Amino acid sequence: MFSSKEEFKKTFTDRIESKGTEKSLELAHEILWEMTNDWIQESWKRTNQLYEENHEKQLYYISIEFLIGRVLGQNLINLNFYNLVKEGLDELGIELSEIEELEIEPGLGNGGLGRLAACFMDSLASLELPGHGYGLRYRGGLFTQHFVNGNQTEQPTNWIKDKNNVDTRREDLAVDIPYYGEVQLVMGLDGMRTKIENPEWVKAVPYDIPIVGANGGTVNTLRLWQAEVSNRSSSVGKEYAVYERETAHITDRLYPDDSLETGKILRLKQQYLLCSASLQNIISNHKSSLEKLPESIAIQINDTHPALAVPELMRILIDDFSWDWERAWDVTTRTISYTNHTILEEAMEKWDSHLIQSLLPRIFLIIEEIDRRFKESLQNQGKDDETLRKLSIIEDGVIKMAVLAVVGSYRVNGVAKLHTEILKKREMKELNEQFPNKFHNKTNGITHRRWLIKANQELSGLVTEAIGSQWMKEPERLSELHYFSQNQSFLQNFQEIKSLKKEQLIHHLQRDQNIIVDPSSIFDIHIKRFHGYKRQLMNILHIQMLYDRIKRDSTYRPYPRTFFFGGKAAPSYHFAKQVIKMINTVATKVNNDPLARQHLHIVFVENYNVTQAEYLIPAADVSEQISTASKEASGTGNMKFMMNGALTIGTFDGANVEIFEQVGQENAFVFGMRAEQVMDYEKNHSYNPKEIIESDVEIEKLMEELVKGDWTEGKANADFIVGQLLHEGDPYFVLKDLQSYAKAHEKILDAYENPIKWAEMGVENIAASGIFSSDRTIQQYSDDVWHLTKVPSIY
Ligand code: B1N
Repeated sequence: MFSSKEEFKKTFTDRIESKGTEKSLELAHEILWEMTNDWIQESWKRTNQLYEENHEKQLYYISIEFLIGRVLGQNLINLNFYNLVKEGLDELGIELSEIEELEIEPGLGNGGLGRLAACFMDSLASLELPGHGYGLRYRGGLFTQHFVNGNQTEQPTNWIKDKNNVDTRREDLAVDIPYYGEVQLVMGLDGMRTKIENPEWVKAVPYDIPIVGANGGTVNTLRLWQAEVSNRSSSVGKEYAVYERETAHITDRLYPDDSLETGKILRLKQQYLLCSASLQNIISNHKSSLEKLPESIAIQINDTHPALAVPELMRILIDDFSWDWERAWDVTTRTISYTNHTILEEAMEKWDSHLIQSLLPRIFLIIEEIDRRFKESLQNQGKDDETLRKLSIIEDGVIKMAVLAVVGSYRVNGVAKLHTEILKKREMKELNEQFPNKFHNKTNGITHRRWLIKANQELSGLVTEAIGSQWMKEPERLSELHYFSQNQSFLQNFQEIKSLKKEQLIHHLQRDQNIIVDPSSIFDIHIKRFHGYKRQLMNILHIQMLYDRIKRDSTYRPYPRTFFFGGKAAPSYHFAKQVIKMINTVATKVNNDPLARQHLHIVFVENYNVTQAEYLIPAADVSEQISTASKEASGTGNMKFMMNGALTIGTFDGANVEIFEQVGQENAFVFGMRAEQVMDYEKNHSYNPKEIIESDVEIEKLMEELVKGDWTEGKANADFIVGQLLHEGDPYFVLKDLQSYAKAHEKILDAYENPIKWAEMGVENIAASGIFSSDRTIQQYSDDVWHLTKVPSIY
């Protein structure tokens, strides 16, 4: 690699010259991209060779989403080349950040679940563990969001370019996937075998993305499948043009639903393509020692979206390798493990039996047989009908994917302590009793290499100045910062960096959206997917309350705050879209009011994505983590903010609970109902929002204004929001928590009056954030579930 800046500059300029085309930023981007990839290719080859020679256990992480974000800058960081390249380019009059801006991020995920998968890939490679990803290569990632009249509009995004893509096509590894057809029993040499007659074949072609670990030594593989026509399908039962179109459709786009289920056949096609292609690929590399599969590989399924991996592995072992059921079941259930990411009813995957039976007839038979045998064993244990019903995989013509995933795997985990407890004690109580040692917790994490080292190089530099650079390898050493929370010059530097990150965000927003923001205001940031339970509605109602107070009370003149919102709504999620519309309407009113605007400013960042998050999070003073307790399985944005020294205003939900435990409640703003309370209200149907309205004049007045249409444009929007809060019974307890939320905000204002104290609290947050590095999470998965061995890179 490059030993000096001069060497880099020379190679870079030589390559530019050799292109013989006009110099431009695009050309600089192309050259830097190629150079970086040349470096990576070598490590990638070496890593693969090591894995082949050492025969170490391999992990395969199967996920329907991988939200990797921009790649170039992160790879340069992990290769330890970022600064050298930046300085070299500087001297050539080129801004590295401008080159980075040319990259379109692949939006192959919706939110937390997809981003988690990406953080895990980074940590696996950085810990020198042999772990790879399998996903889908959607031609269109998540839609681009624009606002028209305050409403969300969705445009398709195209991240794939003509050349210099992040991924490499591996035609040689393509496999065929059968859909439809009829299951036939045929006589083979070794007895009866099952065969699918006349299926519709689809070719799955993999595209590989290198995952560069810290220091560039280990480079693992993220393999994404693309659906194409197969030449085995010469006689499909439909017109060829129709077959062609339907096939291309399969990986045409990511489903834009986060924590919502669609139940559509196309989604099922995607899921099976992912599982079948990945398993065929895995098995082809391990066929010589299939008996030892559980010792030589581990398969982790990211939520139930890849749960068809269970019957698919059974199918391969039974149909392709002639194993008997018991042997196949033993190996399958010692190879696969499952992570649950939600308890929301609307996100639980339940497939109509007929849909699976017609699209995947062989898989359906296997699921039926798994269910039959499982029920039989339960009956033998004398289980009552109610337990039997809850534990059945197929019930009333629907296949419950979560039950299939639990039964078919050797370990099942939730993603934060509270979430795992709720799974064990409530949501999956019967399953937990049936399999007492299967359930365990693995609290999520985030990679500090993207969310601190890359997104906040200035803060990262300051931390290193204070405690040395070892924290980058061992992020829990961030705790050493604790001793600097009383160091005045450190605190001052921290404040200056916060201001700088605010300026950088302002500059970015000005260029992107022509928004002007006051850098001296408190940056209060609420960024995540729009969902009822995430309560963006509570945030905006609180801002309306503040507006009313300013108007009503001439002595109430609070310190200026900018409330940032960012996030997309699933196109079919009416509630979420109505809230977006309302926020934009309130923003127009508040931002244009000569008095209110001196104290309140609302900014809705369009098209929130990973790149925007990298600008927003380092600039935050306040992190909004205000979900209805029990609903947010973990959250990971909460950890990113903390690591950048923002203070959390949050409920006792998901990983917030552990954040408060680490940093101490005195360094956060905790409010609202507890999970137990929420779940009891839900169970007894005993919450009545009208009681809140009647007993609280401020909320009553706010509701009156809403009814009158003071805060919404058009009656429909007002009717809908009021309908949710009043007639639909306020399902996310927005009104119930509103005043305690408002009080927590008052505490924020009080605390902000003492800037040094505020900075001290911020530093305590950074110091306590190390445990939320995904390096810790991955190490725990490896110790408790996967049992991987480090394969040190020899470089
Ligand atoms: O997974 C994240 C958690 O931090 C979040 O709390 C959780 O909400 C999120 C269906 C999902 N759960 N379920 C989904 C995504 C897409 C989809 O089509 C469900 N996402 C989560 C990481 O653990």
